[in-house]
Amino acid sequence: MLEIRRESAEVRVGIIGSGFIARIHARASRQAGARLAAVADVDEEAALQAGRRFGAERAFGSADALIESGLVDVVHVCTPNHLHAPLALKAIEAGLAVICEKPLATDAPTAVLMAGRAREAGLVAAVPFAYRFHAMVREARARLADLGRVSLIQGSYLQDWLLKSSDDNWRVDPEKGGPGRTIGDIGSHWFDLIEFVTGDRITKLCAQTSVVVADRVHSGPVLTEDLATVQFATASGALGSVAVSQVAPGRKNRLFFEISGASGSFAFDQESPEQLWLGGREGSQLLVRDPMTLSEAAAPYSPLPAGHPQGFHDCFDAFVADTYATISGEHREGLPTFEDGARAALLTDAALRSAREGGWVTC
Ligand code: SOE
Repeated sequence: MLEIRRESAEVRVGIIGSGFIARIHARASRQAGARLAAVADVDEEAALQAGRRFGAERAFGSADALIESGLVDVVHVCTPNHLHAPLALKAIEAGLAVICEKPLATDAPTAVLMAGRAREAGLVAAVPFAYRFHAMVREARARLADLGRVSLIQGSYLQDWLLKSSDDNWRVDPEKGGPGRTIGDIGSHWFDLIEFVTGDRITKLCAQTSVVVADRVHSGPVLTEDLATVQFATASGALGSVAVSQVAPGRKNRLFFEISGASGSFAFDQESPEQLWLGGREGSQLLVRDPMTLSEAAAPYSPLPAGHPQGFHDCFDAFVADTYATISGEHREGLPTFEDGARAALLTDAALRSAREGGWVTC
């Protein structure tokens, strides 16, 4: 018999929350070889059940108890939005690394404060902008120079899970979700991805929002936007626009972007993540994910051979693995940190302000 020695100490993980996204985090942490030390939920029974389902060692009926337990090195905050800031700040205060769901906070100043606290404490603090970890997104980023000067960035992020008045969720409640919804919940992913791929920054924007389902059966009158359109300009002089909606029939989780430059275009659709469209005046092609031919930057995010479709789990797993590697002192290119979470919160606030007051807002 041969003994398998681990090269580095196991990261001990604590997950706060027991819903869908907590399950994704738990799976990714086990996949990364971490020890799932504890799960917490305000509802003790939910914590216990989630602990069993996730394969955790312990369950806590309080997030504070988990943070103060001394049993974890990193805390994953997977709660409704209003709890992100207090719990992440508490974890930082306790000297723990943090992965906090987006939006980092329900307002930008708090998100900026959180990024500052993590920086001052010298702790790894990451935000799951997981779509950065699709291999073909990395490929687009690596090939950006092929486009020449970028002139136009456009796209959409469309879902339909809140289409009916009987559809409801804590995100609709401003007390839990924050003053905005669709822009912070999914628009934040789109903004992050665009700035990540282009390395450019949105400098001003003009937004409109709309509440389409005015009343929801369970929660009553709706105050947060079901959809938004945003026009913007970037530091390099590109123009852009995006539509985000949670009431677009038939669209489930379609994050799409297209970037056009002087010598080519790229298009990427999160629901077909194995492909990147390369547009050209003389001819266009569909580049299919294949670790044998991908750039060095994309290959690490392509663990499966070509033709064996990767998806959401793979990019989430890669995000969590890169966060833990960073905690262990390694460098991982493109890890979305609290600085990126604060940046997305600033853009979200700017869009909400523009929609409220009318006109362009600098950001
Ligand atoms: C719901 O809109 C949701 O689960 C978002 O909260 C996630 O961030 C997004 O990745 C998928 O849709």
